[in-house]
Amino acid sequence: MSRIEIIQGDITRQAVDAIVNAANCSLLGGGGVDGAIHRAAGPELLAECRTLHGCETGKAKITKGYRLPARYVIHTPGPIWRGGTHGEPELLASCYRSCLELAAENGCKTVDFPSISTGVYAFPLNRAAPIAIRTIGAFLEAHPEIERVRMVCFDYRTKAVYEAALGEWMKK
Ligand code: AR6
Repeated sequence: MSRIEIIQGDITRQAVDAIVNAANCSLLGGGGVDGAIHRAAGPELLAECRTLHGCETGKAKITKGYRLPARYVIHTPGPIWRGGTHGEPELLASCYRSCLELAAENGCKTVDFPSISTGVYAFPLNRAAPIAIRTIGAFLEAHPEIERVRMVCFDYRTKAVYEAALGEWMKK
């Protein structure tokens, strides 16, 4: 599936239709990629987020991108890893799916994701990556209007794990 790409980089620098924010349920900012996105987008992003009244884990909400090169930000709270028996895999898949549904509804053709839940939320990377790739791949098969989805990985190790997951998925 050539419409999925893995790159290493800073998601706040990407000039795409939508970038995804690995947020928390308050949608009022935090550390990690969430903090970086809010810093780069400027205070108008937080002002819009305040009007959204939070978001459930596994769901997503969309805002404008403000000072970012991306047109939209799609905010999704990923699951906090609690051993894997509390619905974490299903919730993580739901994050990717919900974001892509919102992207499609808003006419986005290019979407960039960070590695949701694998930072502070401690979802094991080697379990998260196949879920992400499988969910994105299935969505793209049903939605030809989305031209390209990238995983924007902050570090080399994360990129390598997503590349391996994409390789496995393409064999099927
Ligand atoms: N571009 C791309 N990826 C990044 C960037 C960046 N600029 N900065 C960090 N990452 P995390 P989570 C990677 O912890 O696990 C926040 O406080 C990072 O290396 O940001 O979903 C929220 O408010 C890692 O691979 O998100 C929540 O409270 C990935 O992004 C909580 O953290 C996700 O790490 C969410 O935790």
